[in-house]
Amino acid sequence: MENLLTKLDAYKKEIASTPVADAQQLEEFRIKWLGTKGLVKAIMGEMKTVAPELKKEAGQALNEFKIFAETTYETLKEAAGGAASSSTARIDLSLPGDEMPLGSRHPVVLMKNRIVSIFQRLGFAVAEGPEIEDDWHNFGALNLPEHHPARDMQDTFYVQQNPDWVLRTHTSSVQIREMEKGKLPIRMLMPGRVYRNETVSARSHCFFHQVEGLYIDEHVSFADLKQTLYFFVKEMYGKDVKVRFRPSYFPFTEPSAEMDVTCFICGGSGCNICKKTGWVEILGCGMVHPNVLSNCNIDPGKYTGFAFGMGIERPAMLKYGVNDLRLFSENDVRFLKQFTSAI
Ligand code: 2U9
Repeated sequence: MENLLTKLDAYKKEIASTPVADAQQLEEFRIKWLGTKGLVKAIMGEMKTVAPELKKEAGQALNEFKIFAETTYETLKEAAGGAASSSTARIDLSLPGDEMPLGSRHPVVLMKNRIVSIFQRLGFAVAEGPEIEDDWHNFGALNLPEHHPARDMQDTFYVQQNPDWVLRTHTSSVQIREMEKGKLPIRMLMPGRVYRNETVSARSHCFFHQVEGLYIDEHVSFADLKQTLYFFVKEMYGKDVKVRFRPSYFPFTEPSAEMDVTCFICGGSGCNICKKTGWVEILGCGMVHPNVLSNCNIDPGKYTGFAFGMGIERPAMLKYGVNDLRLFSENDVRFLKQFTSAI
């Protein structure tokens, strides 16, 4: 018995002075003292050699020793950062996390958002529609006669399975759908992707993006059209730009016009962008043709409206200094990650 108590004392001293600095030493400690072949188990086995009258005292001493070994191990484990074994790496929660690469908005989307937000401030709502359209919504309702060149296979993508379906050539088809609903007045903006059967190059593409606008109510006049577009130009290109309208022709508007602004690159003195004219064309517009209103069951004797349309890629190219249209659709992250604006 004396022997046992002396041994327990020596073990306690050894346990208290064992240095544990890392997960490996902690594991060595556990195996030596608490493992299945460890010293705690071995000394507990000595119980059977103790005389019966001393068993109670010996049992208490052994139990106390076992608890001492176990609590010392737990304390050391906590100090070592919770590592349970040498195979479990210690986790340092104070280290910075992995970097999450942030995406960026596409330059066409940035430009679209700029345009849309200006018209939204004038009360224009945004509508979207299908990119595969039937002949009526893309051509017929818009007063594009049967043999108009725009309907030609050369200019339009027809869907092979159904000759009545086309990839929309403008977002005007969305406006027709809105007008057909018969809820007036209409003050809407239609941004979206459109398709034309053109050879892909730095300056032309088989798809691009546009924003169209439509305002229909009683007594809407060309003066309303002009004031709305003046506001847009001032917000978009600054208060110092000048504007001019040139007469034009579109089957879906009458009268029709194209709008130019003084070149925002050279300020009007003449450069490559404005081809030395000092003016840049930015959009087409006009009063909605009475036939288009009738096609959508809107009485042209009571209602009038104006419409306009503009491409998005060209102003985006000018603003961001992009010299090749194909860059917009190649998904090269080296190109895309350069656009970090918040809108
Ligand atoms: C309805 C009636 C009329 C939309 C209009 C234009 C003029 C125009 C072009 C600009 C550059 C297309 O992207 S582009 O190639 N668009 O010049 N668009 S008027 O007129 C409409 C639309 C809908 C019901």
